[in-house]
Amino acid sequence: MKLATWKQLREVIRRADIILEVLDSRDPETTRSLRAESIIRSEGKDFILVLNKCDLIPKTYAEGWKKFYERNGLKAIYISTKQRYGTRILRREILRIAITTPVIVAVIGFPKVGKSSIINILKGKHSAQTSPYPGTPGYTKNVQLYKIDNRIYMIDTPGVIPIEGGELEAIIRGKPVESINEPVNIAIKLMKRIQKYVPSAFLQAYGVDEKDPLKLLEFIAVKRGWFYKTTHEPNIDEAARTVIRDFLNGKIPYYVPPPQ
Ligand SMILES: Nc1nc2c(ncn2[C@@H]2O[C@H](COP(=O)(O)OP(=O)(O)OP(=O)(O)O)[C@@H](O)[C@H]2O)c(=O)[nH]1
Ligand SMILES: [Mg+2]
Repeated sequence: MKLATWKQLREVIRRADIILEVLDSRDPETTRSLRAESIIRSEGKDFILVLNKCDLIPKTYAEGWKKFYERNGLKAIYISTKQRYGTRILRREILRIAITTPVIVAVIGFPKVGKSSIINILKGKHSAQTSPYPGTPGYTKNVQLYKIDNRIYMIDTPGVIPIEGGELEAIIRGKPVESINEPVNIAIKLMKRIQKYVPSAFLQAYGVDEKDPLKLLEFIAVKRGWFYKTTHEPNIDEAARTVIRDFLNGKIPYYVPPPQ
């Protein structure tokens, strides 16, 4: 699976007038890259934090995150390409800070935060390819320029893995789910993180009131009829990959509250 390199990212930032740093609204700080922001600043460019997938979090949380970033002197807006929410505001904001038009806008961020989806929604047409999971057909492999309209051009980029995102996020978003080596370990770490913020998440996603992550994986495997061929034990590796996919596709409720 191809990711953006820092060198590539710097070149894109140089080429652009404005940068959209796309974050996952469910966990904006974990999907944020201070390193990318420092490159943007060193190149003297303006940037907007775009909290995408706001349909997956409570509205008060979205507002809270926006205010949190604004208190820290950053521009932030929340949108949902799925529900076509906030895209007019985004376009207006781009044109408001553009010094000249046509303006070139680079779209950067973690894999699977919805960079290509933003380009499609602003263009009003499915032009950039998208995909649900890291490395599945349709994920962005190359830097590419799109004409949105006469005033806005956008550069789509492959995902970049910020070192700040933490190991767990790097594994979940950095490779195809099938290639994750120890899915059970990874899924258990992920499940604990989800339970910390949304205690009822797995009840909502799978209809079972079980808190122990390993037992939950067994439950999912049994329910779907997944057993190891040799031992006939529940195939928790397969269940673990399902949990990782369901986290990525938003089936499992997860949202981190904004700082007070
Ligand atoms: N719920 C929800 N899902 C979204 C939203 N925007 C995008 N998605 C989904 O998120 C997945 C990833 O979207 P992409 O646009 O391919 O993301 P990307 O950042 O371009 O991904 P890479 O090119 O792999 O880095 C897709 O399955 C989209 O349908 C949104 O606002 N809400
Ligand atoms: Mg993409």
